[in-house]
Amino acid sequence: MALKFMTAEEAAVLVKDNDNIGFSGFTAAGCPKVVTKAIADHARKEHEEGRPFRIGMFTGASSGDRMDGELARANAIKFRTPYQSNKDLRNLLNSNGTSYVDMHLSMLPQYLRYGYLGKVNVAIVEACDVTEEGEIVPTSAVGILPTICRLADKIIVELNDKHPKEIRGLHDLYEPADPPVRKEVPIYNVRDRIGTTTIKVDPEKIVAVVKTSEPNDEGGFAPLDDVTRAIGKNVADFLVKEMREGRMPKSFLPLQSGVGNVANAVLGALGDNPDVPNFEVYTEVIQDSVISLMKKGRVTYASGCSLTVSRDVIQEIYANLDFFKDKIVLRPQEISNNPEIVRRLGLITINTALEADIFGNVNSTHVLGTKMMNGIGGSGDFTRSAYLSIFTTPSTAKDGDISAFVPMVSHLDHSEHSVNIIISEYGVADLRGKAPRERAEAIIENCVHPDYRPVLREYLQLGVKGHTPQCLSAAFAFHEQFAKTGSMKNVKWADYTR
Ligand code: 0RQ
Repeated sequence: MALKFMTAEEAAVLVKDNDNIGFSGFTAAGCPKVVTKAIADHARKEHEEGRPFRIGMFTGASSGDRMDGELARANAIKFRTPYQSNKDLRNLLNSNGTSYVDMHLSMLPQYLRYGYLGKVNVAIVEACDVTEEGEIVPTSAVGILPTICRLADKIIVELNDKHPKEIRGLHDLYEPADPPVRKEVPIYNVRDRIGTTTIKVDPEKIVAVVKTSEPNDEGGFAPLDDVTRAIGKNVADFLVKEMREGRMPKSFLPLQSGVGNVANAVLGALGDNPDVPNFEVYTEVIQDSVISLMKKGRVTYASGCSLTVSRDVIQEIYANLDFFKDKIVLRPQEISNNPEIVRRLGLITINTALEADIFGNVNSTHVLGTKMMNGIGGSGDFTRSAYLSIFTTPSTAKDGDISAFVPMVSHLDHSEHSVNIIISEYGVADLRGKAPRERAEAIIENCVHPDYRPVLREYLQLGVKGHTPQCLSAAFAFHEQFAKTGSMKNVKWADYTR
């Protein structure tokens, strides 16, 4: 059946008000770019003419500005899940301009199959190749592509020639069967391949193919500073000690690390440490640092859901496919982030906290308890099943006016039960096998900024004499002080009654 080539504008009008759309990609990698912009323009036009136009959005994770940014600015989003990191969308959802459901990334495909989130009317997917027989080859990320292509009534393909057809073979696409007939996901090693390299759909469902040549958005990392460098070094030194003391195999274990500057610094420090053996990565986002360590032979294999790399690096990978193709696999997020595999492979997981409390509970999502930052992303998928679950954070934010360590987290994403280790630029708090009071002492003495140590020590004395020495009337004193004065400093416990 002949492919229906058309412009982005022609494809955009195939999307109707109130449709639920599934998008390919994960971070800015692999997301559609031109049809999304055209849908936003179409929405603006409809709004000008007094007609409603808003869509529901299912994505892999965050996306590019040409997707989340454009659609948020056009006020065209009625519902969004599972993760975002776009400034305009963040503002929209924090002002209740759209409904946002923050969820574990690995669970979205099965929630769609179970019917928990409504119908997928249209799938819009970026591909480097599509055939008349209905074969689709994804680009630099997978996300939820296999599931939405199967579930959607209509598929719009953005055929992007910035990604060469020769990357066919990079992907390993697999969807588990649903309960009660689900079996194990048969990945026993980071490198195992269990699925297909392309997705096959009914060609009748492909209602449009839009050619484009748009590169992924540029990510870009802030240069390392003293704080991120110190956190990276603390993580690397800690893992070497774990190996030396026999709590980790001498061959090391596969690593998952979150996205962002700290994650990049940690990987850099591990690569530079001669006591860390060459290692494999089983993660969701493959960043620049993984590729640079791969070139040095330090990372021997990377399994992920996306190549979230800078434009130069993606071109380098594509120009040297002979070198990279047998060292990288891109999987759907249901598999890259699958807790069953995380537990089986014994991953070391490294994710970032916005704030943590002195008892080891972590808030990764809500600034001061109310404003959504990004979302939980894959951090829960990995943390809850990890061999060793590490959280990193700078000890303070906003020039020292916010302490990352507080008496009680203002929002809970990862409870004390799934947090093994907390690391700041000051040091490492090892929470394994420690009771609440002992955890608090480890965090205060090793991770908290010196300015906040005395007041948190005093807080421990203030607490009720229970198992966990919280003082409920004072548990949010740091947050209240910030709201009143713009700084968490100078909390006086005498102002709080028991
Ligand atoms: O704000 O940019 O205005 O200065 O939060 O903080 O220190 O730059 O750290 O960029 O690594 O982000 C948790 C948000 C950290 C991220 C989070 C302010 C701070 C700054 C960012 P400014 P940093 P990062 C992989 C796995 C959850 C999902 C996850 C995240 C801004 O890592 O979204 O792990 N993680 N997914 O000033 C108020 C505090 C603060 C604070 C920092 N306590 N209170 N503001 N900030 N601490 C991703 C995927 O799944 C795809």
